[in-house]
Amino acid sequence: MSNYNEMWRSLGLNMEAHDRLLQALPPTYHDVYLTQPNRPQGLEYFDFVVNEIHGLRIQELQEHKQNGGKVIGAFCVFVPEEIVRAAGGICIGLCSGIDIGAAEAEKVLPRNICPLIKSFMGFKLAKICPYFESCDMVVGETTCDGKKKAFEILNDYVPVHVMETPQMKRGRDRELWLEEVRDFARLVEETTGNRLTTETLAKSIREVNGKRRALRRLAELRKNDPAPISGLDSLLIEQIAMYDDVERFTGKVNELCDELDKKVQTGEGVFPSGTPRVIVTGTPMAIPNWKVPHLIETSGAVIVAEELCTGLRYFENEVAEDAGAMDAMLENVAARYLGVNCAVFTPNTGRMERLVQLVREYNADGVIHCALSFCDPYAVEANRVEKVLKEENIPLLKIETGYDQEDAGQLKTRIEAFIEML
Ligand code: BJ8
Repeated sequence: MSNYNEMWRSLGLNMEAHDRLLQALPPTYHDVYLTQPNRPQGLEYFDFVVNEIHGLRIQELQEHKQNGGKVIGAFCVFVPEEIVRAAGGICIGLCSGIDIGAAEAEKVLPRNICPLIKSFMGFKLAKICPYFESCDMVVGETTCDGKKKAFEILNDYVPVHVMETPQMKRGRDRELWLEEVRDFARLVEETTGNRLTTETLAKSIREVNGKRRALRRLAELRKNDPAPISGLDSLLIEQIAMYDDVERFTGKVNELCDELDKKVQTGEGVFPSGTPRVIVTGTPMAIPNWKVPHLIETSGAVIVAEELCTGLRYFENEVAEDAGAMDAMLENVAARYLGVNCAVFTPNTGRMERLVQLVREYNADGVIHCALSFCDPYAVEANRVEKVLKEENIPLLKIETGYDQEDAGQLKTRIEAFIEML
């Protein structure tokens, strides 16, 4: 990717630190992804996207900006992508799954904080993320305390608009959230210089729903035994969904699903039929955090679904397409997002109910709850998950881990023992 040096320099990246990041990715990707057996051919596109993660897509963002377009970065699946798109902007996910900027981040954050927060702060402070440096505006939210307070600090380095996400889902919370969505729509109009119209918003809602539908189609195919695609590859696609071009991505996921349809018909899978089936649930796994899924799928199980924000929570609910007026459309957008079962809500019973349903729908043998270290909402909610799954006699393994590899051996032993008893 050396021919992009000029572009990276013009974005103000710290070239030395950025080189270190680029050197870390390919060997990991090779070992985790390219060594998997029976990978479908349609994954070539997604391999290409990872290969070009700081190249071609960044070039596209720069071209978009040169043509007067804006890029808006987000840290949470609560930020309504369809509004950004309707105003001619591009919305990209900025969460990161690698601890390369940790030393910089620790200058402004405590050491013992969620690695996801440390990672995005480190990326900004160390100037190693071309996505961050391409953003005209970044959007935070008041989900967990760590993120909420980190955005105050991040605002010293880049202007951050914070959306107030409620902590409950009552009528008054829905009203608050709708107001936040309306404010966001106004801000996006100001930033992009484009007014939202009912036509542009309706089109954008349809397109983003199209992306969600393609991802749902992929998820449905994973209900088959043998599973036609690995959990690792599915996670990769779900991670890429956060920053790739919406239409191209949707087309490529559908093409892959056509191929998988055929594999299902002929009974071909990536693991033998009867392989123990696992659902992972917990905190998001931002690219390139593949640690636990890799350990699971090299320990004799296949992951059949991710009850994660880099998974089903991102695409299982659609925005209703029935509204004709702008206000009603924004209401539909707001309502869709409050359907996300994030652990910052209290109570969050919808997540437990959904998990039990998923175990039945996907014929799963067990659940692995994976929380990032120092993430209170998910680590504490693991207790509620455990209680409900116990009542339903569903085996559960609880893991807390960060982005480093130090505990990989110990985790593998626990995961193997869990899979053994399924
Ligand atoms: S909707 S899960 S993307 S907030 S892991 S930073 S909660 S301490 S990421 Fe999330 Fe939106 Fe919820 Fe989804 Fe805090 Fe926990 Fe870290 Fe987290």
